Amino acid sequence: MKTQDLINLENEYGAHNYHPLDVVITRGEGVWVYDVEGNKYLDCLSAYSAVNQGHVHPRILQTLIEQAGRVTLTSRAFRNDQLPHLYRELAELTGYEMSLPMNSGAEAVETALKLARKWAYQVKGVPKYEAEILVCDGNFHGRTISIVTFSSEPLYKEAFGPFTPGFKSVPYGDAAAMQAAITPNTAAIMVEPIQGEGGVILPPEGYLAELRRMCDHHNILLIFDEIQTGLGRTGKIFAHRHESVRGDMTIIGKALSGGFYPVSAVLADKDIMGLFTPGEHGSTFGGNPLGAAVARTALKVLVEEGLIENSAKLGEYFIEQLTEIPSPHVKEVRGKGMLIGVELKKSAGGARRFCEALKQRGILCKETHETVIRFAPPLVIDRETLDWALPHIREVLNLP
Ligand code: IF1
Repeated sequence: MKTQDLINLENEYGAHNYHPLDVVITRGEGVWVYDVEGNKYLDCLSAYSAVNQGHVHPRILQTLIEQAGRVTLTSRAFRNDQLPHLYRELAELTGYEMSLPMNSGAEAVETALKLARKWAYQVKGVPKYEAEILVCDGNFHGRTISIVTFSSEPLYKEAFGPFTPGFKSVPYGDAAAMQAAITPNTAAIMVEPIQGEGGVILPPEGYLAELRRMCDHHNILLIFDEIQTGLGRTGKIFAHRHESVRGDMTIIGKALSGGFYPVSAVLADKDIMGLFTPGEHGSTFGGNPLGAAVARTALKVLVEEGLIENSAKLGEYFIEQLTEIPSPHVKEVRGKGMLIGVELKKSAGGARRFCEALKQRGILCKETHETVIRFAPPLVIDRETLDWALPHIREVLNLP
């Protein structure tokens, strides 16, 4: 079937909860994807940073095939021989003593919120059901009812109440506003070290360290949502490492499987993770041997192929080159590592038409917040490919 037939089929039988670019991908390899017409594109979204390792990475594929032929799902009623290895390898890589595996990012966020509430009651001594969790305006943490409760985007939230109590949102990057929102019942502060969906928003330097000091002073847990920013995307294993701070919990997902399979996890030390007791939390698929095996290889690929260093080095180059492009439309280029946002002026008429034009030239991007073009290619990209893309980007940023 050709592009238009597949689009018609999708429109007829699928829920219309997305407005994708009209490109129908049938194959991927590394930084490249191919549509059903045989056109080749540079993927500059990486499935929202889930394919940091590149499409269909051969080593991860091999693990998937081997493990799928052995055993895929045991449930956590029994044990499997992959999960213990993943636990230890995650601990060695991240410095957190323990982890709890889930599937989607939103599930891992829910897990961290539940754990923070339990910690508040059991350890901090917050009166029952009075725990509060502070988050930031412009956040994106997922789509469950509790998570959209504290979304500041009406589209994600408004139709879906009643909402979950116990959350408060304050302006992002504003340490004083966070400080003012703290009460004796504050259990946790949850933030993205860089807001992805918010438009690649970098907080002021020192903000995360300031939050850390605040949390230490008031006995509050600091939770970093690194689902999008983690695992090398910003040039470090975690974006919060740019400020040399540590979260009490870090949430990862997306690239934890290199895009093969949904795998997410909450990372924490024993004093916190140890609070969960049998039966309090779980998931049919969470921690399954197929996901665990895939995640183990996905992490090895990140480290052994130097993808985190490549992200730092080529990300800096990419940002530098994008910044130098003369354009009447660009307001600002910002980012860290390979998480880059090009914010357009109001007069540019929105980012979507630029994404369409880039698609025509073989580059796939997704606008965020109407005025930002996000560039986040797989971390296996090389300089030659960036040098191929840059003149196309330059041309598009100079369209009338
Ligand atoms: C969609 C955005 C990106 C995330 C952070 C948790 C989750 C996400 C920081 C939830 C997920 C996704 C989901 C996808 C679009 C996408 C997105 F534009 F909406 F914001 F990446 F930028 N925390 N982000 O970024 O993880 O449950 O989806 O596994 O919902 O359409 P999930």
